[in-house]
Amino acid sequence: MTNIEEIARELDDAMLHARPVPQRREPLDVAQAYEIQSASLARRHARGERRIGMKMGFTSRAKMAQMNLSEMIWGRITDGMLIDAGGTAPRARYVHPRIEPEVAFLLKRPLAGRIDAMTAMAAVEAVAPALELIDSRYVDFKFSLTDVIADNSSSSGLVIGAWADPAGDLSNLGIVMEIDGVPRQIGSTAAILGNPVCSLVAAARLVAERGERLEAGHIVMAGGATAAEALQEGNHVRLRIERLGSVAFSLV
Ligand code: OOG
Ligand code: MG
Repeated sequence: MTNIEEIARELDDAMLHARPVPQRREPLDVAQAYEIQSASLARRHARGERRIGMKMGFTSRAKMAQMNLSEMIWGRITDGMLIDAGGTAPRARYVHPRIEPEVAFLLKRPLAGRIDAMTAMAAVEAVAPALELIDSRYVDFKFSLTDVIADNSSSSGLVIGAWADPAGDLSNLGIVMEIDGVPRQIGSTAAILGNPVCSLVAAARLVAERGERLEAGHIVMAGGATAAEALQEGNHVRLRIERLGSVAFSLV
């Protein structure tokens, strides 16, 4: 029998000590992987962290190609993962940090189940340019679909820029992500399922499959629009998204 609690503890410890663990040898199924994710989050909540939303993964071709996986996944985000915009995050906290450009939605109404894009946007209070710092708790950043789900979909840090009015077309806004002033990833919000709002639609459906809903006040990260970039200590990262503005932070 798969010991959900034991695997959750192993992954949580790997996160806490920034010490990676090997991939699982015994295969998990997707439902078990989400149960492990939930159990590892319960450990964070027991330490005082508060749930603030969810993140989508593998919502762009670039991300799927980079990690060689092709199914959408999601993870749970907490206040303990927030990094101040314009601030710093310590390199020592992570195993092998990577950064990717995303769009964040702030909800003013709950969402769950099968909804259309209009309904999804009607529940959005604001949008922001956002960076996701991902860090796999597995050796060499290598994992299967169920491994990465169990590991909270590599979720580690979030840097959210100023919230902007969600009115207007979000489907094709230019993206430039710079590291130390050099453009490293260039793209468009169109890379996220054709329009980041489609990621919010998918998020509502996927959480409902696990008996949850997206809550008012929650943040939903739409998923990386480009491949992720590995980070080194001292790197300064800046993301600009057309019309939405910019967000930056440094790894120290
Ligand atoms: C898994 C998480 C994927 C995204 O935005 O696609 C993700 C990983 O790449 O480690 O966060
Ligand atoms: Mg991401």
